[in-house]
Parts: sequence; structure tokens; C-alpha cells
Amino acid sequence: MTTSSLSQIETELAALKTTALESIANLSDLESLEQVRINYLGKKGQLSVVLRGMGQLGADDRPRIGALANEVKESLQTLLDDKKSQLQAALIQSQLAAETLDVTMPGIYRPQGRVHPLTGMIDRVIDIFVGLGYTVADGTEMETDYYNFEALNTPPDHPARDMQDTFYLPDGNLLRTHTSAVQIRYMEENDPPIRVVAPGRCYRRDTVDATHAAVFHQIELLAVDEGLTFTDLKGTIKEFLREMFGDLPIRFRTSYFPFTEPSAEVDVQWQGKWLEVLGCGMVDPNVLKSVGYDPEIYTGFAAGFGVERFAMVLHQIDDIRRFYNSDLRFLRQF
Ligand code: 2NM
Repeated sequence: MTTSSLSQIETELAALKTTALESIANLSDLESLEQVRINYLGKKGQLSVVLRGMGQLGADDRPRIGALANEVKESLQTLLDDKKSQLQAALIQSQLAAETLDVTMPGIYRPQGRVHPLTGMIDRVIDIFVGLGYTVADGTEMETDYYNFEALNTPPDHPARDMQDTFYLPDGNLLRTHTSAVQIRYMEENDPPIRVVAPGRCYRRDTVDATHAAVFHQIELLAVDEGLTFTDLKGTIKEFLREMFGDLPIRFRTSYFPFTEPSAEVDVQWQGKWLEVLGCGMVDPNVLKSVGYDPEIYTGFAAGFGVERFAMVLHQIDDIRRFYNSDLRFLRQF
């Protein structure tokens, strides 16, 4: 009984080794490798099952079977370890192959947007005035006659209405000819002191040419406080133009606007030539009255200029229509 059991266990161990080696050799992934390991070497694995038969062996036979079992176990373990490193290496190789980047491949074209030169110019001007303590305000492009003219000391029969031809709408409203209406509304809603800058699109029935567009952009600034003088206006304009154009000679010339008194136009000496860049003045007392400010207490100064003109001077653009042509060859330069 014991003898036959001995040879039986030896045969079983040998058979187990043969089939185990074969399954290990055929393994192709790490998950099945773990399954095979558990199947043969695990607590309830085939090797344990065979060794359970050892209980029936005599004490003399046990060391021999024990040694044989150890030998089987070690050779399986070694093979499993080798196979495991092989499979791991293969896995890494295949991952590397799958993730290879071809750095010579052409990239994906992503169209890049740009800031329109007029928007860029408005942003620059706003930055300067925000630095001087101003707030930005905006309003609607359609306005009433009152806000575009009347409140600005420009009654219906006023000759200044001829200075700029207006687009009137069938309902009696109009397309704003300047952004001053924004300032009027701002004054109606805020008490002095105020400092406000109003950028926006404006409309005039001008004949379109290289320097005139029916649709253009204006920026106006306005400050109202007790004791503001023409000197404050000059200082503000000088500082603004210095930040805009650099340290260039500038001059103030007497001019006329219905909403300011006195009024001035300002020129900058740019590349040897005097260029008119903006209009300004002390806000007419009638304008202050129309928004309910007491002109005996408050004074104000205001200025206005065309964004296109600034951009044309600073970027050396020869024709105002380029801003509205949407020609990418032009727009990509900014
Ligand atoms: C200009 C020139 C001078 C101006 C006046 C006002 C307001 F609303 F306060 F009366 N806003 N902007 C003004 C003054 C505009 O543009 C050439």
C-alpha cells in the first residue's frame, strides 16, 4: 500500500510538473499567469492536493517526496517568475509601440483669432483713462433727438446740426452722431464728482472716402466736479496723448462745439506734421443745467475723438475703409 502510494505520488508529481510547464510555456498574458499560479501552487492548488496524499506515506518515504515536491514547486515558481518578467516586458513594449509620437507629423491647423485693430485701440484708450480714475459707460446706438442734440445745447434750428448729417429713423429717433448721449444719461443718473469715458459706434451721413466712413467709432471723456478748470482739461489731455503717442509736441487751437465753451482742437506733431487728433472744451453751463447740475457749483471738461483716426495715425493705415473690409491679409497684421 505504502509503496504503491509512493510511486503513485511520484508519478502524479511528475505528471503535474509536465502539464504545469506546458501551461506556463503557453501563457500569453499576466491575468492567466496568476490563474495558473493559483491553480498549481495556491493553497488549494494541485500541488497541495497531491501532497495531501503524503499523510499515508511511511516516515522513511516522506523526505524523498518532500524533496521532490520542493523541486517541482521551485521549478514551477522559477518558470512563472521568468514568464512574468517576459510578459511584463512585452506589455511595456506594446504600450510604447502604441503610444509612439511621430514628431514629424504635420500639426492640426487651428485658426487663431485676433483682436480687431479698432477694438485694440479702444482697449488701449480705456486702459489709460481707467489709470486716470475714469469709469467706462455705454449706451444705445439708436437715440432720441433730445439726448443726441437738445440736451447738448443743440436746439433744432442750431447751425451746428448742419455740421454733421444725421441718419433719422422713420419713428423720429436717430442713429447717434456721437457718444455724448451716454454722458448725458450718465450725468442724469450720477451726482458729481464724475469721471466717465464712453466708447462706441456712431453714424453720420458723410460721403465715404479714404478718411470718412458712415459708421465709425468715437471715444468721449467727461469730468465734472467743483472747481475744474481749463488747466485740468489740458493736463488730462497732455497726459493721455503722452501715453498714446509718446513725448511729442502738442498744441491747443481755439475751436467751436455747441456743447463746450471755450472749445479747442488739439494737434500732435507726428513725423514732422501737425495732425489734428481731438476736440475738447469746458462743458457749456446749459448742458450741466439740462441734467440738473448747478453750473454755479460745478464745472466740467469733455473731449472726443475718432478711434479710426487714432488707429490710422498710429498704425500708418491709409484708408479708413480697410477697418470694415474684413480682409484677413489686413487684419492678420495686428
Ligand atoms: C467732443 C468735443 C468736445 C463732449 C461733450 C460732452 C458732454 F456730454 F459732456 F457734453 N461729451 N463729449 C465733447 C466735447 C465732445 O468731441 C469732439
